[in-house]
Parts: sequence; structure tokens; C-alpha cells
Amino acid sequence: MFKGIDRIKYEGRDSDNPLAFKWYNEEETVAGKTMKDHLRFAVAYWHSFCGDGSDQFGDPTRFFPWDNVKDPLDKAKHKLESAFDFITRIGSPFYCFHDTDLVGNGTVFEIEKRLDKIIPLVKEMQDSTGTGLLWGTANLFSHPRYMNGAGTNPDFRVVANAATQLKNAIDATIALGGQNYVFWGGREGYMSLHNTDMQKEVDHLAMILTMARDYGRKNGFEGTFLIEPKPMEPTKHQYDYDTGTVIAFLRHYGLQDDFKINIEVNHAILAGHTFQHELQVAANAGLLGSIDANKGDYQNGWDTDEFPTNIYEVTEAMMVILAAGGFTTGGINFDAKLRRNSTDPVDLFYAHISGMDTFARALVIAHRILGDSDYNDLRKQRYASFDSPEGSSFEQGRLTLERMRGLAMEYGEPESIS
Ligand code: XLS
Ligand code: NI
Ligand code: NI
Repeated sequence: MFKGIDRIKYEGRDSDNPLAFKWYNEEETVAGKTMKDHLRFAVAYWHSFCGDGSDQFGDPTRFFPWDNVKDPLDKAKHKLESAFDFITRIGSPFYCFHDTDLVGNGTVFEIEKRLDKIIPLVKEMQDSTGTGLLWGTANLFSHPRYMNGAGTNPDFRVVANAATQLKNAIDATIALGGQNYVFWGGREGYMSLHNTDMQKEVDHLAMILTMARDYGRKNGFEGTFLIEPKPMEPTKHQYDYDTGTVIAFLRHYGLQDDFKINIEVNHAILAGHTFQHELQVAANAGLLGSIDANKGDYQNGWDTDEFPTNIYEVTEAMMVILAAGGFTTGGINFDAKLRRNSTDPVDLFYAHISGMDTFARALVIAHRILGDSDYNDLRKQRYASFDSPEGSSFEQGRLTLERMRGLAMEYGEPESIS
């Protein structure tokens, strides 16, 4: 599929070769770590090897060499070879998948059977190419059985099916040495309160996550469970609205020691926030896990999943990520897709190169702003009045409103606004 395209190399800023990196030099060290170790890029199996360009208004525009292979397992193998061919040529250390991206959809036991057969082959592919699994997940939203949700479905039989698919996806993730396991809410939300018992549904969701945690830990999963917030689409009210909502949920149900947040740029925008804001909220809670890198459209109200090329947005994000100490098990997954009218296989390279270069460049700039400018000092100075004895007494909880009144009398009306 990608014949004639060599391993993408770093050629530096002066290169005009569209099939070369201008900024991403995996061996280059920034702040004591190589770019490869900082950024931990991952290719998304679904957009890159399943996305056919179709949308609500039109048929597929992109065709894969395995489209006409009848046997689901043969199809899965064919796709696997092309996927790893791409991953190796672009030089991404990781990739991510949903169970159904690998083996197609069906009954949960059909999926189970196919996974049992394909996972050893995926493992071989990982080992022979030196690629790691950043995270695995189960697709609990595409099949018609999930039209009213998976963990939050009002029909217990659907919940049992969802749990089965979930168990198998965790098994696959463990077998492949996955560093994280992701839950994006899919259809875990609702359309109308009139037919929805919200409390019951949210309790059920927590129960499924608790079972997943217990199962994973019991079976040797040492990675991080991640929740990926999204405020809307496909349901009107998604239970994992944004990072703040998810943090409250995790703490309420006692899941905060095993779960962190996977923040997607476009989801942050849909929630009326910025990506940077969401990262900072997670970092403050010590729950910044991983990111789904893409770019939203500021005029559209849906998940456009464009490749990230906004250097300002990404630089500000990298400043928060660096200040929080960087990724541990997490990384940068390109949850981004080619446009419908982008139909050449080589376009997948241009798109990933742009995204990887944008993040690498942002990493360099962010590191310089944090280290070589007065950015941090200026922000600190803004709160300097809290370093006074009274200010620090306040922060330590040693003042009362009465004492504050006394201090206000002493200070009088503040003259200059600092
Ligand atoms: C959809 C989500 C999805 C998750 C994985 O909006 O971003 O792609 O990342 O299920
Ligand atoms: Ni995502
Ligand atoms: Ni998304």
C-alpha cells in the first residue's frame, strides 16, 4: 500500500522534502530526554486503517487493498501488515486500537474468537518492528446493541455483552503489553431525562469501571486506566462531559488511584474549554494521563478530528505537559483523520509528519519559554502578596473572616491593581 515511500527521516528546517521531518528528530535531547521519549507518538488504527472517508452524506472515498477480502480473519491479517508497514515507515513508537479496528464487528463471541486468533500475530508484529501498544480499548458504541449505551444501557443483557467485550479487550491489551487502557464514553449519556434514570446509569457506569479495574489488576495489568472526556456527540449529554466532571466522578467512586484522564483537543473545544485548560485541570489533580492529539474547528460544533497543526495551541499545551513533569505511561495518540477528499495513501504520511513536526517544534518552544524566559517568574510575582506573613497565614487556614476584616481596615482600599 505504501510502496515507494522510504522510512521518514529527519532532514531539518531547511529541507523542502515533504516526506521528511523538519522538527521531529527522535534522538534529539530536550530537557534531558529525547524527543521520542517526551512525545511518545502513537498512530490510531481506526482513523488510519479503517476510515474510508464516508460521512452522513456520502459513500466511501478511500479504498483499502483488503476491502474485498471475505474472511474476517484474513482481512484482519492483511490490514495488520499494512498498518505496521505504515507505523514503521513513519517511525511511530506506539499505536492504539479498538478491538473492532483489528477484527471487525459482530457478536461479542465472534469478536472474542477472532481476537484469540489475531492477537498472537499482532504480538509478533509488535516484536519484529519494535512497536509498543500505547493503549487498547473496546468499541462499545458502533454495534446496534449499544444504541442506548453500553455500561449505562437500561437492559442488563446488553450490559453483560458490553462487559464481555470489555474483558476481552483488556485481555488483548495485557497480552500486547499495552501501557494504558482507555474508556471513551461512546454512548454513555442520554438524550432525554424523561426516560432516563441518571443516578442509576452513572452508578452502573462506575460499577463497570470498578469491575474492569479489578479484573485488570487481578490479571497483571500494571498500566493506567484512562477516561477520555467528551461533552456531547453521539449523545446530547455525555456523562464524561469534561475533565472536571470526570475527576469528581473518579473521586466519588474511589477510582482515582487507578484511573487518569486522556484529554482530546477537539473534545476540550466542544466542552467550551481550551485544550490547555483541560490539561491544567487534570495536572492540578495529579491525573494527567495521556492525550488524543487533533485539532477542532472553532466554528463547527462537532468532532472534526483534524491533524494538529496549530503551533500556538500545541505550544501552550506542551508548556502545561512539561510543567506537570511529562508523560509516564501516556503519550500522544493521533486521534485524527484525513479529510474525505484526501484519497492518496501518501496523504497519511503528510498528515502525520505535520502533526509530529508541530508537537516537536512546540516541545522546543515550550521548553525555552519555561526555562529561558521570565514567564514563570512573572506568574509567581503576580501572587507575591501571599508571601507576606498574613498572606501565608491565610493560605494555611489560620485566619478568620473577623481577622480579614481587621487586615482590610489596616490596608485600606488597594490603590494600584497589580
Ligand atoms: C471519539 C473518541 C474515540 C476515542 C476512542 O470521539 O475520540 O476515538 O478516542 O474510543
Ligand atoms: Ni479520542
Ligand atoms: Ni474524538
